[in-house]
Amino acid sequence: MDHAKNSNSKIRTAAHWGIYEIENGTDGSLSIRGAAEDADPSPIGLHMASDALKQVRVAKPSIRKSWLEQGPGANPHMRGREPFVEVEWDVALDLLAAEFLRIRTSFGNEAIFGGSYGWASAGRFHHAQSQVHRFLNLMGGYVSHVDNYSLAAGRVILPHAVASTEILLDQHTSFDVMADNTTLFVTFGGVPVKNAQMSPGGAGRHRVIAGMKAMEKAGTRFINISPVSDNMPVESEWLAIRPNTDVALMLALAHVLEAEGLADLTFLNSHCVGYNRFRPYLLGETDGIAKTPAWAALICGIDADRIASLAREMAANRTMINVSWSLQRAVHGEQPFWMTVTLAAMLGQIGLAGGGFGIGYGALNSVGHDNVRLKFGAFPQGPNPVTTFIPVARITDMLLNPGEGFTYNGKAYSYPDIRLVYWAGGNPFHHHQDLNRLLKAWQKPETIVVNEPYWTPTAKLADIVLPITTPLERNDIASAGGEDLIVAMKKVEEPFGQSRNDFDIFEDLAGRFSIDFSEGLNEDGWLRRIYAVSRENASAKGIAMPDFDEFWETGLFDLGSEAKPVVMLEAFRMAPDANPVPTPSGRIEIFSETIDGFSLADCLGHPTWFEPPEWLGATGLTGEQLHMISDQPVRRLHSQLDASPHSRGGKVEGREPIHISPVDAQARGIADGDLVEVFNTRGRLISAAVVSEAMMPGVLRLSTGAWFDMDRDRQIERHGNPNALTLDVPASSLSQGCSAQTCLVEIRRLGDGQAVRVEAFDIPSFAFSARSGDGEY
Ligand SMILES: Nc1nc2c(c(=O)[nH]1)N[C@H]1C(S)=C(S)[C@@H](COP(=O)(O)OP(=O)(O)OC[C@H]3O[C@@H](n4cnc5c(=O)[nH]c(N)nc54)[C@H](O)[C@@H]3O)O[C@H]1N2
Ligand SMILES: Nc1nc2c(c(=O)[nH]1)N[C@H]1C(S)=C(S)[C@@H](COP(=O)(O)OP(=O)(O)OC[C@H]3O[C@@H](n4cnc5c(=O)[nH]c(N)nc54)[C@H](O)[C@@H]3O)O[C@H]1N2
Ligand SMILES: [Mo]
Repeated sequence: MDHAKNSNSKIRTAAHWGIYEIENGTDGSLSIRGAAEDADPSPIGLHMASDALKQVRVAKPSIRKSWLEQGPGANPHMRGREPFVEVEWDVALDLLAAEFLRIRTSFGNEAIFGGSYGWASAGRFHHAQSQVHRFLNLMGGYVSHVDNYSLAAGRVILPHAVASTEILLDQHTSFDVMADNTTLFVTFGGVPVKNAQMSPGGAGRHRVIAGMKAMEKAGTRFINISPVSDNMPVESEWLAIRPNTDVALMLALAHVLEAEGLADLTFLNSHCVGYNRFRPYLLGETDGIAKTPAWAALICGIDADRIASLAREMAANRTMINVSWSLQRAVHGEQPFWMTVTLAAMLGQIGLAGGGFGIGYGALNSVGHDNVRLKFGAFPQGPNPVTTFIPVARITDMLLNPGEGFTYNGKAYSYPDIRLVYWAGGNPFHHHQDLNRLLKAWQKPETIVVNEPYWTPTAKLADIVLPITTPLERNDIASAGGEDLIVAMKKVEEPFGQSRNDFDIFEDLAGRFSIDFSEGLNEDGWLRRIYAVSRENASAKGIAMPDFDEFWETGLFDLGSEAKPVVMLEAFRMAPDANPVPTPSGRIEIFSETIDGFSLADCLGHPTWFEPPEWLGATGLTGEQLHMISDQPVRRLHSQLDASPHSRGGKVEGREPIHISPVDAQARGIADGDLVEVFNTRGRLISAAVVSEAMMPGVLRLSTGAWFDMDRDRQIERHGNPNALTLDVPASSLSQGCSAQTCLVEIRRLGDGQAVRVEAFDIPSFAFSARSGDGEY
């Protein structure tokens, strides 16, 4: 193992998008550059200290006028439409403490939603979710969430089929192994290296592009099955597929393997269960429909002959099958992941070097490297006395339908009645689907509190907004699972305005209830404690980390790589009895008795093709509808830093652009750069067209994260946030996951004179209030 130590002591910070070195200019400005250790730093971080970002900072605790003057629950329809009043910290925290008391006394802790989903910032201590969850736990608990927007359907199905996403992502076959062994790499959804800029907690050395290039150089052939062609960093064959139809294609590939005797029956018998229950469905014995290439071609749009030849190529090569996470962010999103495992099982190469399957090469920088895995210390959240939860993407359903039942992973639950929402470190008015529906639901709670550095759409829609520091304004330690570099994140700026750390705010709030939030430790004390835990875990793995002071001085520790190259499920392959996978049978489950036992109409006992509610093959389409994909943005992480020059540099006329094929553009009289209106029954938005050969006809791409900018009088979103249009229904009654990628829309040129000014980066208006003691208004 190579534990290169850093001899000089640079000032560094870390972000989800990488590690940066910072220098203070003589004029007080900061200059930021990628860390020397990173050969391929992300440009996203170069703008973290820009003035454009300061212009959208929250400066003081701010309270919505009606809430302040008339109390909780006053005029909830005015959220986002009336001025805030800036108040002193003590005023804000006293009011908030009184409101907690009222809610707890009158309704109990089950009336508090603290799920607070979101990526927040890198840093193990100032991690917003850990902070808010610890506070709410000490206060008696809160309604939480399970799963995430990234992988909900996958997270629920994969443990039934093979193993949890955590287990699998931790042992993805490394790029080195693939370069040496993989002759054919077939990917559903590309290897979108724009996404590999990130690792939650702080990407270290960016190496996915290099990993892919090494495979290319070693002779691996790539096939990209995707509605877009520009999501591969290497030469590849593009098979354009209609969105949400991959399962039909995978079934047809499986059909060819079965029909032509290419399925590895030995592996299916020794390492899998249930092929015999799946096979009759595949062959059409159970439903009268053989899942042949001709059948699939009509659904997915790929030529039947190419499907058949591809199946043969996959059987003849050492084949790695990759599937993007976006495929499961769709209605019936469980199926593409389960069917990927099934297809790989039929090829019989799971556990062999360079064969089998991957879930999400390219989704994060950490996937596919053999960096040492270390369990790093964390800020402890403590136990939550409230057990009520929701699947993360059911937030609108919960707010609209208290008491209503839902199922999750085979069990029945019901939605709580929420009075207070506390959000720290997430932006639901970027991340949730059908935001017009969420806007309605958002009127239900009596109090909405948001801790935020920036005036995001969610902050603007809150009652109480507490200004938070950014990582540049505090000290922390970055460490991300699967990444090699541990970084001392050093404070380089004074907090903006009156912003404070989440930690200090919660300590003050807890103090009002005589609760010990800090355990007597300050920032320095907690960093030392978290580091000490990590150092012990490292020591147990035979890795000697320096003591805290030395680490803080050098600023960086390199964990190095595992001695042995990683091959996913290798031990299971070698000895399935000794190393079973954690399914009920200990084998890969192509048929799951457990899921079958749930008797769900939308998730059967084996992988199944279901027609999505919105797709290009739906009956009754007029030809006007196109399938809108909302993928992850190239120039930012979700909605973070959207106001920065780098993110704005990707906009067209101040709008997040929508990508359209030349055929579809021409048919609608849309030229490159035109402002367009995109709409369906759920909403309307303004975007600008980028006409691109990379788009398959019938498909539009509008990346996520433009700050939601709803003109509520004209009912049009002005900035190009796709969630003004997406579908807010569960992936299925099994996972209740997010299904953002199932979405039909129409698009037309915006009429002359119909463009309205983008107000996304305007900060709200402020009024003075007699009650805050600031004078008259
Ligand atoms: N249509 C569509 N929608 C999607 C997706 C899609 O594919 N299509 N993808 C989904 C996915 S996978 C995800 S993960 C979600 C992401 O959704 P989010 O994670 O909610 O998005 P972010 O923009 O990262 O929001 C993080 C927020 O935390 C704030 N923050 C940063 N640091 C701190 C801090 O120290 N303290 C506090 N209090 N706040 C801080 C940031 O300013 C930012 O507003 O979006 C989902 N939404
Ligand atoms: N720069 C940047 N990187 C990020 C993020 C970010 O916001 N910005 N977010 C991070 C997060 S939270 C996550 S969860 C990961 C997400 O990673 P993913 O979910 O994998 O990312 P996406 O970009 O949504 O989609 C990946 C590819 O799938 C294709 N695709 C979409 N629908 C279909 C389909 O039906 N079939 C097929 N075959 N392909 C389809 C898209 O065209 C796209 O090229 O990315 C992470 N990385
Ligand atoms: Mo995600």
